[in-house]
Amino acid sequence: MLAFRAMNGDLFSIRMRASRGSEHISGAERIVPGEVLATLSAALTQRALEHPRGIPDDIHVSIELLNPAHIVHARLPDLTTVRVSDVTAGRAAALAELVLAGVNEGAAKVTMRLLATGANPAGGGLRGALLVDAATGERLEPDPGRGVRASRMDLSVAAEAEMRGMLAAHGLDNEHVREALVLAAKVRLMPGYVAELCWSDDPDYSAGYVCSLQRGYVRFPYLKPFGDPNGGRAFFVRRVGFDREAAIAFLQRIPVIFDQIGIICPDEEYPA
Ligand code: WAQ
Ligand code: MG
Repeated sequence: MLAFRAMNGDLFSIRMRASRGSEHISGAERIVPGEVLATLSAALTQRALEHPRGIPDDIHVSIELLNPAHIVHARLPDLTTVRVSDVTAGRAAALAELVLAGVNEGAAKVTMRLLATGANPAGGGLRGALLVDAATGERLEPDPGRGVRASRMDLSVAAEAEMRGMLAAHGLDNEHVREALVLAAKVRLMPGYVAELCWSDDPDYSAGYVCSLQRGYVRFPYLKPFGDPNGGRAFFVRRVGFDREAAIAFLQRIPVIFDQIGIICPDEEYPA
């Protein structure tokens, strides 16, 4: 493997998305060297077939060679867990965190309600994220049935090992946390970024987070009840000077590799 990499340092973006009818089931985004593409395609296909949201009828795996000159290197945000006792406290804490990050309270509330009830005009959730004006709550996605997707991001091999060790020491080394931290880290570099709100659409995963420039990745163990299939993401942006096409192009196209990890801050309590 090392010999192959020494001869050929090419990196590829590999993306998976799975759906049933118009319903999103699962997705994944990785950047990897050529020699793992075959194994990873199989693993991502298997993952789509075993997803707790059900069996897909459509699975796409796409692979694309990246231009090394275009790859951006960056650091992961720090991570904090805010302990909350239930979903009501979790949502109140997430709302306060969004307001602290500069999102208008009304805009944050409207968006939380959309994630809780299904933001897709056709019913259910989106495969991408809402793009939301942080001041007004107005939705800015070109296709509100799809949302905007962030892709082409991953950890370096060394940073992945370091991050997993650090997360494991806090009981947090699971696929949801690992992938969400990397996704939030890329979104945080988007031009116009104010904050992100997320909770899973997987019925068996209740945690979510608010990420911002100031505070980094702040997670809440309960943002939705167990068994609830609704969830999603919202990327809040500052509208003044905002270039939507440039922001979306950044999210989808610019490859970002995180080769430095952040720290895990002491847990906080809400209410304090
Ligand atoms: N770009 C934009 N939106 C996405 C992407 C992406 N690459 N991937 C997922 N989404 C949206 C989409 O609407 C999904 O339905 C929704 O997010 C949820 O995705 O304990 O597991 O993969 O710290 O189910 C967060 C908390 C877990 C982790 C999030 O999200 C923790 C999670 P999921
Ligand atoms: Mg999911």
